[in-house]
Amino acid sequence: LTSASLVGEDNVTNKSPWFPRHASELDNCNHLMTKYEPDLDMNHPGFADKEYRARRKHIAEVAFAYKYGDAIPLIDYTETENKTWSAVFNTVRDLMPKHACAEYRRVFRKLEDEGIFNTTAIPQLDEMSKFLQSQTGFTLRPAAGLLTSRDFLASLAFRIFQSTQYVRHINSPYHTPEPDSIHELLGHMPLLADPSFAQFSQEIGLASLGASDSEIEKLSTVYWFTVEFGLCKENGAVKAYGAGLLSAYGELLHALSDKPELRPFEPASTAVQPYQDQEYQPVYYVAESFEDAKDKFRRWVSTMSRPFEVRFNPHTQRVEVLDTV
Ligand code: TIH
Ligand code: FE2
Repeated sequence: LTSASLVGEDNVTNKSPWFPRHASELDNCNHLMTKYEPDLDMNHPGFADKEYRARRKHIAEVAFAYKYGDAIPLIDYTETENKTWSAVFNTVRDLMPKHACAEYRRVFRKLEDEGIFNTTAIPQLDEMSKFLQSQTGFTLRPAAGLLTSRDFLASLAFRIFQSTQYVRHINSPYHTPEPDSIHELLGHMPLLADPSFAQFSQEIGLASLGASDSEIEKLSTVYWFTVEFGLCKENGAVKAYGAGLLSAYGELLHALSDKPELRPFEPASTAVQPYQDQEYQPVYYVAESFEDAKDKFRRWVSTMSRPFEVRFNPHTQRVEVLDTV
C-alpha cells in the first residue's frame, strides 16, 4: 500500500455506489426494508393491536427525526414493555453461563454490575451507547426498523451501530423475526463492548463501502452467519456468540442441539449460503475464535474487486479512500 494515494470524492463515486465519508452522512443511511412491519404483515403479532401499532409509529418517528450529534432520545417504556424485557432477560441470564461465549459472559456481568442490565427496566440506548463508547468506541444511533443491508453495514465502518428502540409484542416475547430493542440490547450490545469483536464488526462495515450489490449480499450473508447466528469453539465445546441466538432462547437451544448442521466458518463458502429469517436456521457456522474469524475474513475481503481501499480515521470520524490502481 506504499504507493497508494488519497483520492477525492469524485474519483470513486464515478464508478462505485455512493457511500458515506463522514459519520454525519449516516443521516442519509436510514432506508428501511418493508418486511415484518405490524402495519403491513397480517402475521405480525401486533397486526390487530391498534395501541401497539400507534406505539411503534411513535418510536419510529423519534428515530426518523434523529440527526447525527443529537442526544439519543429517552423512551419512557410502558409497564408492558418492561414486562416483555424481564421475561427475555431472565431466560438469557439463566442460559448464558452455560451457552454463551466467554466474551459475552464477561460483558454481561459488567453491565449487571453497572446497573445497566437489570430485570426490571429496559436499558436506554443512551446509557448503553455511553458504556460502549468507553469500552470500544462504538456508539449507537436510533433506527426506525429493519434497515437495508447497505445502510446498516455502512454505519459499522464508523463504529456506529444503528439500533431499533421499539419493543416486540408481549404475545411473542421469546422470538421475533424482526429486530427490536431487546434483540439489540441483549444480543448485540455485550459483544460490541469486546475489542476483538468490535474490530471484526467494523471491518465488515469497511468492506461494504462502495461495494457492488452482489458483494453487499455476500457481506450481509457473512454478517448473518457470524454476528447474528455465529457459534464458536471454547475449550473443546461449542458456544453461541450470535445476537439472534443470545436474544432468543428457543433458537439458542436449537443451535446447540444435535438438530442443525454445523460447519466451520469459511468466508468464501459462508458468503454464498442461502439464508432465511422466518424460522430457525438449519445450518450454523463455527468460528475457531474472533481473531481467527477476523484473519479469515481479511484474507477473503482482499480478493474482492473494489479498486480502492478505505481506512477509518477516528480523529476526524472520516473514512479515507486510498486509490490502489
Ligand atoms: N430472532 C431474534 C429474536 O427473537 O431476538 C431477532 C432477530 C435476529 C436476527 C434478525 S431479527
Ligand atoms: Fe441483529
